[in-house]
Amino acid sequence: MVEQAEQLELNLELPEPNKQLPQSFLGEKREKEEVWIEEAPGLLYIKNYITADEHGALLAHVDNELWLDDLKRRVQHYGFKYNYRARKVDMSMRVGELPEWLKNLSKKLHQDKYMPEAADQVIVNEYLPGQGISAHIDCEPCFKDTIISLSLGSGCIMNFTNKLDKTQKIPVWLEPRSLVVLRGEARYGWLHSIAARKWDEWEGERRDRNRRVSLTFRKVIINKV
Ligand SMILES: O=C(O)CCC(=O)C(=O)O
Repeated sequence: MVEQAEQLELNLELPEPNKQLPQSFLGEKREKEEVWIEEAPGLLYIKNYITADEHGALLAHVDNELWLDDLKRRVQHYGFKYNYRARKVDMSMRVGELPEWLKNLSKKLHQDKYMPEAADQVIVNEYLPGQGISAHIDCEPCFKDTIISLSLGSGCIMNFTNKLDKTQKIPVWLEPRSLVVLRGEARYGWLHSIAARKWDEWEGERRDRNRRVSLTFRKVIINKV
Protein backbone atom coordinates (compact mmCIF):
# COMPACT_ATOMS: atom_id res chain seq x y z
CA MET A 1 0.00 0.00 0.00
CA VAL A 2 1.42 3.40 -0.93
CA GLU A 3 -0.05 6.63 0.33
CA GLN A 4 0.89 10.27 0.74
CA ALA A 5 0.32 12.03 4.06
CA GLU A 6 0.26 15.55 5.49
CA GLN A 7 3.63 16.75 6.84
CA LEU A 8 4.65 18.81 9.86
CA GLU A 9 7.76 20.98 9.74
CA LEU A 10 10.74 19.84 11.80
CA ASN A 11 12.48 23.14 12.70
CA LEU A 12 15.88 21.71 13.56
CA GLU A 13 18.40 24.20 14.90
CA LEU A 14 21.79 23.70 13.34
CA PRO A 15 24.86 23.34 15.53
CA GLU A 16 27.06 26.45 15.51
CA PRO A 17 29.72 25.55 12.90
CA ASN A 18 27.12 24.93 10.19
CA LYS A 19 24.62 27.60 11.12
CA GLN A 20 25.16 29.54 7.92
CA LEU A 21 24.77 26.49 5.61
CA PRO A 22 21.29 25.55 4.43
CA GLN A 23 19.28 28.63 3.47
CA SER A 24 16.29 26.66 2.20
CA PHE A 25 15.97 24.84 5.50
CA LEU A 26 12.28 25.43 6.09
CA GLY A 27 11.24 25.72 2.47
CA GLU A 28 11.85 22.31 0.99
CA LYS A 29 8.87 20.00 0.46
CA ARG A 30 8.91 16.35 1.40
CA GLU A 31 7.29 13.71 -0.79
CA LYS A 32 6.68 11.11 1.87
CA GLU A 33 5.70 7.61 0.77
CA GLU A 34 4.49 4.86 3.10
CA VAL A 35 4.89 1.17 2.29
CA TRP A 36 3.51 -1.53 4.61
CA ILE A 37 5.47 -4.77 4.28
CA GLU A 38 2.63 -7.22 4.49
CA GLU A 39 4.64 -10.42 5.16
CA ALA A 40 5.69 -8.98 8.55
CA PRO A 41 2.61 -7.31 10.09
CA GLY A 42 3.61 -4.04 11.75
CA LEU A 43 6.59 -3.39 9.48
CA LEU A 44 6.29 0.01 7.81
CA TYR A 45 8.83 1.69 5.53
CA ILE A 46 8.54 5.44 4.94
CA LYS A 47 10.57 6.95 2.16
CA ASN A 48 11.55 10.66 2.24
CA TYR A 49 10.46 11.30 5.82
CA ILE A 50 12.85 14.22 6.16
CA THR A 51 14.14 16.75 3.63
CA ALA A 52 17.69 16.84 2.29
CA ASP A 53 18.37 19.94 4.41
CA GLU A 54 17.06 18.29 7.58
CA HIS A 55 19.21 15.28 6.70
CA GLY A 56 22.30 17.51 6.47
CA ALA A 57 21.45 19.26 9.74
CA LEU A 58 20.95 15.97 11.60
CA LEU A 59 24.29 14.62 10.37
CA ALA A 60 25.94 17.88 11.45
CA HIS A 61 24.41 17.51 14.93
CA VAL A 62 25.57 13.90 15.19
CA ASP A 63 29.08 14.80 14.09
CA ASN A 64 29.19 17.58 16.65
CA GLU A 65 28.81 15.05 19.49
CA LEU A 66 31.13 12.49 21.06
CA TRP A 67 31.15 8.89 19.92
CA LEU A 68 31.50 5.79 22.09
CA ASP A 69 33.70 3.15 20.53
CA ASP A 70 33.28 0.16 22.84
CA LEU A 71 31.46 -1.83 20.07
CA LYS A 72 32.71 -2.77 16.59
CA ARG A 73 30.85 0.31 15.30
CA ARG A 74 30.68 3.76 16.90
CA VAL A 75 27.54 4.70 18.81
CA GLN A 76 25.98 7.59 20.75
CA HIS A 77 23.33 7.04 23.44
CA TYR A 78 20.80 9.70 24.43
CA GLY A 79 18.19 9.75 27.19
CA PHE A 80 19.33 6.46 28.69
CA LYS A 81 22.55 4.53 28.16
CA TYR A 82 21.72 0.98 27.08
CA ASN A 83 23.78 -1.89 28.49
CA TYR A 84 24.20 -4.29 25.52
CA ARG A 85 25.88 -7.02 27.57
CA ALA A 86 23.26 -7.15 30.35
CA ARG A 87 20.42 -6.24 27.91
CA LYS A 88 19.22 -3.79 30.50
CA VAL A 89 18.14 -0.19 31.00
CA ASP A 90 17.03 1.42 34.26
CA MET A 91 16.94 4.81 35.99
CA SER A 92 20.63 4.52 36.94
CA MET A 93 21.39 4.65 33.20
CA ARG A 94 19.50 7.90 32.66
CA VAL A 95 21.79 10.43 31.00
CA GLY A 96 19.25 13.27 30.87
CA GLU A 97 16.69 14.75 28.50
CA LEU A 98 17.08 14.22 24.78
CA PRO A 99 18.86 17.19 23.20
CA GLU A 100 16.51 19.62 21.37
CA TRP A 101 17.36 18.30 17.88
CA LEU A 102 16.35 14.76 18.89
CA LYS A 103 13.41 15.89 20.99
CA ASN A 104 11.91 17.66 17.94
CA LEU A 105 12.18 14.55 15.87
CA SER A 106 10.86 12.38 18.66
CA LYS A 107 7.82 14.71 19.02
CA LYS A 108 7.23 14.70 15.29
CA LEU A 109 7.27 10.88 15.14
CA HIS A 110 4.64 10.88 17.86
CA GLN A 111 2.55 13.66 16.25
CA ASP A 112 2.69 11.83 12.94
CA LYS A 113 1.24 8.82 14.81
CA TYR A 114 4.19 6.55 14.12
CA MET A 115 4.94 6.24 17.87
CA PRO A 116 2.21 5.97 20.52
CA GLU A 117 4.40 7.99 22.95
CA ALA A 118 7.33 10.31 22.27
CA ALA A 119 10.62 8.38 22.45
CA ASP A 120 12.87 9.07 25.44
CA GLN A 121 15.86 7.05 24.29
CA VAL A 122 17.82 7.29 21.06
CA ILE A 123 20.87 5.33 19.90
CA VAL A 124 22.91 6.64 17.01
CA ASN A 125 24.82 3.94 15.11
CA GLU A 126 27.55 4.61 12.58
CA TYR A 127 28.27 1.96 9.94
CA LEU A 128 31.34 2.32 7.76
CA PRO A 129 31.40 0.16 4.60
CA GLY A 130 31.96 -3.42 5.81
CA GLN A 131 30.22 -2.88 9.17
CA GLY A 132 26.79 -4.21 10.11
CA ILE A 133 24.65 -5.31 13.02
CA SER A 134 23.90 -8.92 13.92
CA ALA A 135 20.38 -10.34 13.88
CA HIS A 136 18.48 -9.34 17.02
CA ILE A 137 15.15 -8.39 18.53
CA ASP A 138 15.36 -5.22 20.61
CA CYS A 139 15.26 -5.96 24.35
CA GLU A 140 11.60 -6.71 25.17
CA PRO A 141 11.58 -5.79 28.89
CA CYS A 142 13.62 -2.62 28.20
CA PHE A 143 11.67 -0.90 25.41
CA LYS A 144 7.99 -0.49 24.54
CA ASP A 145 6.36 -1.82 21.41
CA THR A 146 7.27 0.65 18.68
CA ILE A 147 10.87 1.10 17.53
CA ILE A 148 11.77 3.50 14.71
CA SER A 149 15.01 3.90 12.83
CA LEU A 150 15.88 6.87 10.59
CA SER A 151 18.64 6.35 7.99
CA LEU A 152 21.19 9.04 7.15
CA GLY A 153 24.11 8.90 4.73
CA SER A 154 24.22 5.64 2.84
CA GLY A 155 21.44 3.26 1.91
CA CYS A 156 21.69 -0.42 2.84
CA ILE A 157 19.62 -3.58 3.04
CA MET A 158 18.08 -4.41 6.41
CA ASN A 159 17.13 -8.08 6.64
CA PHE A 160 14.15 -9.28 8.63
CA THR A 161 14.09 -12.96 9.64
CA ASN A 162 11.09 -14.69 11.17
CA LYS A 163 11.96 -15.80 14.71
CA LEU A 164 10.02 -19.09 14.42
CA ASP A 165 10.89 -19.96 10.83
CA LYS A 166 14.35 -18.70 9.93
CA THR A 167 13.81 -19.55 6.25
CA GLN A 168 11.34 -16.63 6.08
CA LYS A 169 13.47 -13.59 5.26
CA ILE A 170 12.51 -10.14 4.00
CA PRO A 171 15.19 -7.78 2.72
CA VAL A 172 14.19 -4.11 2.87
CA TRP A 173 16.21 -1.41 1.12
CA LEU A 174 16.62 1.58 3.48
CA GLU A 175 17.17 4.83 1.63
CA PRO A 176 18.83 7.75 3.38
CA ARG A 177 16.05 10.04 4.79
CA SER A 178 13.75 7.04 5.25
CA LEU A 179 12.16 5.56 8.37
CA VAL A 180 11.59 1.95 9.22
CA VAL A 181 8.92 1.38 11.88
CA LEU A 182 8.77 -1.93 13.79
CA ARG A 183 5.70 -2.62 15.80
CA GLY A 184 3.67 -5.63 16.93
CA GLU A 185 4.68 -8.81 15.16
CA ALA A 186 7.48 -7.05 13.26
CA ARG A 187 8.98 -5.81 16.55
CA TYR A 188 8.62 -9.03 18.59
CA GLY A 189 8.48 -11.84 16.02
CA TRP A 190 11.14 -10.85 13.48
CA LEU A 191 14.89 -10.38 13.95
CA HIS A 192 16.51 -7.50 12.10
CA SER A 193 20.11 -7.31 10.91
CA ILE A 194 22.46 -5.56 8.50
CA ALA A 195 25.12 -7.74 6.85
CA ALA A 196 28.71 -6.61 7.43
CA ARG A 197 29.69 -6.01 3.80
CA LYS A 198 30.84 -3.22 1.52
CA TRP A 199 28.05 -3.38 -1.01
CA ASP A 200 24.55 -4.74 -1.41
CA GLU A 201 22.82 -6.22 -4.39
CA TRP A 202 19.40 -4.65 -4.89
CA GLU A 203 17.09 -4.74 -7.90
CA GLY A 204 19.76 -6.57 -9.89
CA GLU A 205 22.46 -3.96 -9.34
CA ARG A 206 25.49 -3.57 -7.09
CA ARG A 207 25.08 -0.67 -4.68
CA ASP A 208 28.29 0.36 -2.93
CA ARG A 209 27.86 1.40 0.67
CA ASN A 210 29.11 4.67 2.09
CA ARG A 211 29.02 5.77 5.70
CA ARG A 212 25.54 5.19 7.14
CA VAL A 213 24.32 6.76 10.37
CA SER A 214 21.04 5.64 11.89
CA LEU A 215 18.99 7.19 14.69
CA THR A 216 16.86 4.63 16.54
CA PHE A 217 14.00 5.93 18.68
CA ARG A 218 12.64 3.92 21.61
CA LYS A 219 10.44 4.42 24.68
CA VAL A 220 12.02 2.93 27.80
CA ILE A 221 10.03 0.70 30.17
CA ILE A 222 10.86 1.69 33.73
CA ASN A 223 10.03 -1.01 36.27
CA LYS A 224 9.12 0.41 39.67
CA VAL A 225 10.33 -1.95 42.42
O1 LIG B 1 20.89 0.82 12.13
C1 LIG B 1 19.69 0.62 12.24
O2 LIG B 1 18.86 1.13 11.48
C2 LIG B 1 19.16 -0.29 13.32
C3 LIG B 1 19.91 -0.23 14.60
C4 LIG B 1 19.53 -1.32 15.55
O3 LIG B 1 18.93 -2.30 15.17
C5 LIG B 1 19.89 -1.23 16.96
O4 LIG B 1 20.54 -0.26 17.38
O5 LIG B 1 19.50 -2.14 17.70
